[in-house]
Amino acid sequence: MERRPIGITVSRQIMDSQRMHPGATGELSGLLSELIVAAKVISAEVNMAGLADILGVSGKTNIQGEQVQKLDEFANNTIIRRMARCGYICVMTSEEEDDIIPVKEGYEGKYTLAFDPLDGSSNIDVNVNVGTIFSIHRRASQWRKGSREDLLKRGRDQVAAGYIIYGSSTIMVYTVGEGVHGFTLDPSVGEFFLSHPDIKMPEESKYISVNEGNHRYWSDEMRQYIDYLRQEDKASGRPYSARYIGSLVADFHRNLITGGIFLYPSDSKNPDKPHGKLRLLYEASPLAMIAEQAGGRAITDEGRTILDIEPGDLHQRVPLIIGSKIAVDEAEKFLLGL
Ligand code: P6P
Repeated sequence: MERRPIGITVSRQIMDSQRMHPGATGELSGLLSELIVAAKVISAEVNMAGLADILGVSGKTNIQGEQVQKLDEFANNTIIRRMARCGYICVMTSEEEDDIIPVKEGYEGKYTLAFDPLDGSSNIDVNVNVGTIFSIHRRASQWRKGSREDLLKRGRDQVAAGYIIYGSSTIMVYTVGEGVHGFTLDPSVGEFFLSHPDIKMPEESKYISVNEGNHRYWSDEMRQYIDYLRQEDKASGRPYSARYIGSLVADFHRNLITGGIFLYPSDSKNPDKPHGKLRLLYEASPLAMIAEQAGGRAITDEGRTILDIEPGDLHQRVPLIIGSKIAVDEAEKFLLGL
């Protein structure tokens, strides 16, 4: 039987990164390692979903007013139960929870965790890739119970960010501010092996990812930009091919690897959601850190840099334009009328 390639495991990568920081206490490494265990548990469940009776809705609704899928609930509970006792964080927030999530008393650590336990969950029943997104900050306060204020931090101040995408294979992509690395889970040994070292997002975009069904609800500038991308111009690679799965992690991951631009702009479709659908703390910020670390960009449709936005609320929505640098630069020029 041919030998499996014994590559670098994600645990080895985390420890190597820690060794580059002599003052490191190992707490961030410990935090990431605990998150990886949760990811493996979720991956096993997601991949069994088609067989186990876990499909279908749990009958509850989350803060977004959306029906909570059973897998959503499983992923949310798996992360909360594991991280509440890990000893490395002082407070958490989740897309599935209205308010902050405290950790077990006596287990408070120096980091905070914001996460979307299973983004794209509306696609679970049709077997489209879904994913977990996470964002880690250093707590602002001294040793005490974590608070909302500890969580309401700019993306620029993230210590680490990443996602796990569950699909044909389970891949973890993360950054601690020293480049972006991807690891693929070998389920036969239960290890993530380095498969995408030092990911760089191609500067040129091949794909545009946007929900064209919202075209009529966008600003004039956004409609003009999208129409511009539809025109033929070989020199700038237009028209871009359209790829939109409706699962943020899957759309982002493809664009990260192949080059592309993803847009979820403001729209007038729902007066309750004037700033688009996506969340700042546990969707836009972590993906923006990965995009910038990989040479890409992430802005709002007003040209604001995602990582510089001061959050005002745990579940704050922001318009998101993220992807290959040249494409985002061009979108920015269009939208700002430059
Ligand atoms: P729409 C999934 O529900 C999600 O939150 C993201 O994963 C995805 O990018 C977006 O919503 C899709 O939204 O309105 O295009 O269906």
